[in-house]
Order: sequence, then structure tokens, then C-alpha cells
Amino acid sequence: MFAPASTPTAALSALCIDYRDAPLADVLQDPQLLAAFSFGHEAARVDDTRHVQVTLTPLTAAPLEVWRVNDHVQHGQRDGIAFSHGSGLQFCALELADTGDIETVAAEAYARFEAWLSESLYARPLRIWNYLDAITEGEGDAERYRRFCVGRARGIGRAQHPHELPAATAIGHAQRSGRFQLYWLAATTPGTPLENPRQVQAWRYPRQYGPQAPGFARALLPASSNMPLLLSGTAAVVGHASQHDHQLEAQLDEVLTNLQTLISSARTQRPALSPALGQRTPLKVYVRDAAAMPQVDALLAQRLPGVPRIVLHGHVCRRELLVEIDGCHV
Ligand code: 3EB
Repeated sequence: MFAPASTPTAALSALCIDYRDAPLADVLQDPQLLAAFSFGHEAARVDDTRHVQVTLTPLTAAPLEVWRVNDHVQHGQRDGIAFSHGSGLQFCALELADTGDIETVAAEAYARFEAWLSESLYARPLRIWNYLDAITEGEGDAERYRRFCVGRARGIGRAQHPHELPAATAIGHAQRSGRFQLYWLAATTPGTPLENPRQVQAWRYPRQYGPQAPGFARALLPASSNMPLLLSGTAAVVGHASQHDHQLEAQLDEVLTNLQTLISSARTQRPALSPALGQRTPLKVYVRDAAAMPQVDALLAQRLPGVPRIVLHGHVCRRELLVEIDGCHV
């Protein structure tokens, strides 16, 4: 008997996301590395398209966020988009200069995103991150986050069905960078978007939050059971309203309740997921005020001992929201 050539099918896609204290150069040696992220402003200039520098300052020297797949990864760059793929998954990153007109920048970025996906084998976006400057600058519908939502929808250029919405994060750089950073994970096989029963679907947010409701799902469950549940940026929103105005600890607890609710929902479809946040739930924690970062870190150490976290200085897209958390869960 002979074994068939090993071509991992999408059904067997495996992705492992963790935080590692290791030199970037060592991590980049790994042929199964899909992406590596460093945080902060000390630009680790390496010539490898799998590396992304996220310009949000961490509380303490942050580990790397490391994404690995169960397959040899190919990587490169085309049309200004850095890509890497393997195991039925593709990671892509796109950075544009922010001219100040974030609506136009977002429209350009998302038109390129959409064009890329339409020509790609990896056509199903599972998870998207957006990092932009001055996210809550501007009043009313001129607020940059609202303009960003308008530009994103214009760039995508077609109605999206709820069943195709990816999980997402949109966070403001606390310091001006002049850059709009977009990166995503896509797959050959669609996943299942999940909503939070405590929250109105973001795509149904009422008009008071802007002319264009944001198109994302609260979480996404990939088709392969060898992949983590992908949790969107999660804030202290219940229904559609921000809770606990300017109260950090209460907001943090509301966020954790929202995350736990998503995990519980996901387990009805995938009971093998662990029932609670734990060692395999690496979190990224975005905190509006730099001075509050140690407190958030201490509260999380108390509430969630053993849960890996990276605490970052980043702005949530509503001024009254002090903290947002995203991550994944196995
Ligand atoms: C919220 O719950 C917080 O516009 O892509 C979270 C995740 C938020 C993604 C996005 C916005 C986005 O509405 C904001």
C-alpha cells in the first residue's frame, strides 16, 4: 500500500495562534509560519511579507503573535498586497498612506481587498483587522470611524449577506502614524459567522451610530474543527448601546461577559471547544488611556489567570468605550 500525496484539504486546515517570546528572526525560519506580528513603534524592519508591525504601544515588551499552519507556507507580494498561504488558508496585509480622508482611503483599501478575493482561491474572508489614526476625531457623521464605515462599504461595492460576514476589529492608533493598516485571514472554505444574543447585530446598528452600519459578525467559526473560534473586537456594548459610561472595571466585566457568551454560543455548534476562556484563548486588549493599562492588566490577571494577553494602547471607535478585546479560542 502506498500513501497518497499529502495535500491537506481545507477540511483539515489547522491554524495555531499563540504569543511567543522569541526573536523575530527565529520565528521567521519556520516554514509553517503564516504570519508574525510585533507590536509597538520599534520597527523591526525585516524583509519578509509574513511579518506585520502593528503600531500600537504595548504595556510591557510584548511577545510576538505567531500564526502557524500544518503545511508548508508560500509567501510573496502582488499588487501591493503581502500574502502567505498554506493549509487552505491565506493571510494578506495591505497598508495605505492615510491622506486624512479616511473614507477615500478605506474605499481604496476595500476595493483592493474585494478585487483580491474575487481572483483568489482563498475567497472567503474569515477575520479582518483595521488599524487607523484618530478613529474618534470629528463630530457626528464626520467622525472618522463613521467615514471609515462609509468608505469600507463603498469599496466592497456590493451588498453583503449576513452569512458571509467575517469577524473583525477596528481600532484607532493612539499615536498618529499616517498609515491605514488592514490585514485579513481568508480560506478556501467559508466559515460560520456567529452573533451575540446580548447584542444587536452590528450590521443592524441604528442610524444614530452613523450613516453606514459596520459589516462584521461578532465571531466566526471556521469550517475546520482544527481552527480556533475567531472573536471580533468586543466592547461593553449591550443591545446597541455602550454600557457603564467611562467606568473601566464595569466595562471590562461587560466585555468578558460578551466574550463568554460568544464562546457558549459557539459550543452549541462545536462542543469540543473549551467551555470558558483559558490557556488557549490568547487575547489582545485595547485600552484607550495609557494610564489605565496597568489597571486593566491587573484586573485581567485576577479575572482570567492563565489566559495569555497582550495589552495595547488603542482607541475604541466610540469615545465612551474604554476597552475592547479580541482574540481566538480553542
Ligand atoms: C462594537 O461592538 C465595537 O467596524 O469592523 C468592533 C469590531 C467594532 C469591529 C468594525 C467595530 C468593528 O460595535 C466596534
